[in-house]
Amino acid sequence: MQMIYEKIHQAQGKSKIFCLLIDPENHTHSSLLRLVDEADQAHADFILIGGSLLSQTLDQSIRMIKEHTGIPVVLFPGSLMQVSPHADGILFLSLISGRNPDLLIGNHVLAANMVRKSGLEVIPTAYILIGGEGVSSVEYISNTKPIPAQKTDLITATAIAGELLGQRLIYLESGSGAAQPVHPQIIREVKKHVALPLAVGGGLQSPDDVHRICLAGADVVVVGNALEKDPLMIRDMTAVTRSSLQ
Ligand code: 1GP
Repeated sequence: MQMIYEKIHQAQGKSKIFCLLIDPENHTHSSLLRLVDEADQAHADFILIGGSLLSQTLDQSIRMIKEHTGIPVVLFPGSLMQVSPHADGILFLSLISGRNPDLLIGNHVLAANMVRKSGLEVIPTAYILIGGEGVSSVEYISNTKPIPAQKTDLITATAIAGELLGQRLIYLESGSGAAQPVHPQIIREVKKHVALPLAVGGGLQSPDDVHRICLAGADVVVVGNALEKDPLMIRDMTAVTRSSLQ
């Protein structure tokens, strides 16, 4: 059953999908519960779970999340070690902005049997890292260069290539905690050329930031850091996604 992708696909052009990103490494039991409760009350669409570093508590965190909310949990793996059968789905990421073969096919082969047996819903995702100030964790850990933000033509061509390769979701990433989110002009340009649903994340700090990227054409919004600092803000952010149409 393709419940997760179906929801994203059907929302396209009608409403926006809001995802809370949780890195289990950044939480105590009680801070995780608080965030999940807020997400539940704000009716977030999905909880993404993942991070740059491995967490001993991944399985346990997912189980706890699922005990407290019916929101589907989707793995957003920072590495192939972050696969858990307790989640509902997985963004099967190909880092197509980079040229690291492990992140284009190597890790996928290593994880293939495990992912297939897990029963997770797999969402093939073209993951595109866009440069900004400084070096993001994704850039450092993945050992790949981001596409410079001013090279809109290269970003767009990369997204088109992802679509032609059969990916199901395009994810424009400016890096967790980025000083600037993906520029709306980049989102508009990619949307003009690609029919796939478009996820945008990295550096979204406020409901206004979310509003801007929704107006530009983002279909799926991913927020992590800002909600770790201020869980209550999820209410205003989800309200913005509900009121923003393309
Ligand atoms: C990072 O896109 C996500 O992979 C979310 O970034 O933590 O900056 O919201 P933030």
